[in-house]
Amino acid sequence: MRFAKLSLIVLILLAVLVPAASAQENGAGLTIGFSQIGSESAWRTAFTEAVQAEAEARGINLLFSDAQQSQENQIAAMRAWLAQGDVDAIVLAPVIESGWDDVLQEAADAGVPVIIVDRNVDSDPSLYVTRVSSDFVHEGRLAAAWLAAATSGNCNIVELYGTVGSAAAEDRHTGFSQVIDLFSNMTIIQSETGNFVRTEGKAVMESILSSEDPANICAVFAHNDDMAIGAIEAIKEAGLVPAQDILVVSVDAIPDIFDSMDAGETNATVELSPFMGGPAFDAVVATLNGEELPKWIPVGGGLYTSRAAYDADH
Ligand code: GZL
Repeated sequence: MRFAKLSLIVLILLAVLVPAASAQENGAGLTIGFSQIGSESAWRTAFTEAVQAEAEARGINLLFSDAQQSQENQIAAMRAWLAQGDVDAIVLAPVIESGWDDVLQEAADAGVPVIIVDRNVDSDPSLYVTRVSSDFVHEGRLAAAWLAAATSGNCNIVELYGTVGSAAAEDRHTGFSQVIDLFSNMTIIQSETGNFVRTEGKAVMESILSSEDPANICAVFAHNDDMAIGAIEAIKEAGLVPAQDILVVSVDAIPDIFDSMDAGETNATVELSPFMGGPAFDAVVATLNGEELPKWIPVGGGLYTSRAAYDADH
């Protein structure tokens, strides 16, 4: 009888003292709210699908919200999860940098950790655990460095801007400008937002081709591949040869841009990995386990001028 009681006490102590490591290791059993910007580009869709697949593989209950590029919708989704009290953590892909202080403070007050993914927020870093993202400034620098080499530092550039106020657009512009400013004959002659959307990229390029002498345009720098593909359509419809009459460089490395590359219609793309779900969920588990994390967890990517080079790296 005494042995039975002792065994029961040991079992209870083990259950209390030894955490269910497997459940905590990969996040299995957690409920995580994922506030996604929308589905404005092929990369965004790939990012969503990668996060959802990662959650399913880990046994994480993912509450998904597509904000259709509205910050108001993102904040509303986060507040609903906090009000219901049914999320262990929130993963936020912020559409623009500003306007997050209040909802991030509300999450902190509720003891719900927030992981920022992809774009950035300008809130105090104490209001979120960490940010998983690429380095947008570096992406802009890579694109400009390639263009400077391809044109020997002589190029009038059309810039297709992403969503104004988003870290991705602002920082890519910053990095791109830092490099072209090193060359007195490299100039951005027109810059207009296409909001990361393919159809808007085409419309902006059509407008610029009708207002600017095409012979005066050396290259297009598009903040994402979708706008570049739209611009390529406009360039062809204007009777010009993309990647030759007008060079094209962009960011994301989506499958469609390599189809354009295979067709000789674009020159270069900078990779942006959509696989940020894993590092984000690892950060959730780590913070729930009381671990300290750096405020930035980088995901990398290089510049590619051929599918073969990209495939060799993946
Ligand atoms: C950048 C990301 C951008 C992509 C676009 O990390 O936020 O948003 O480059 C997407 O394709 O719309």
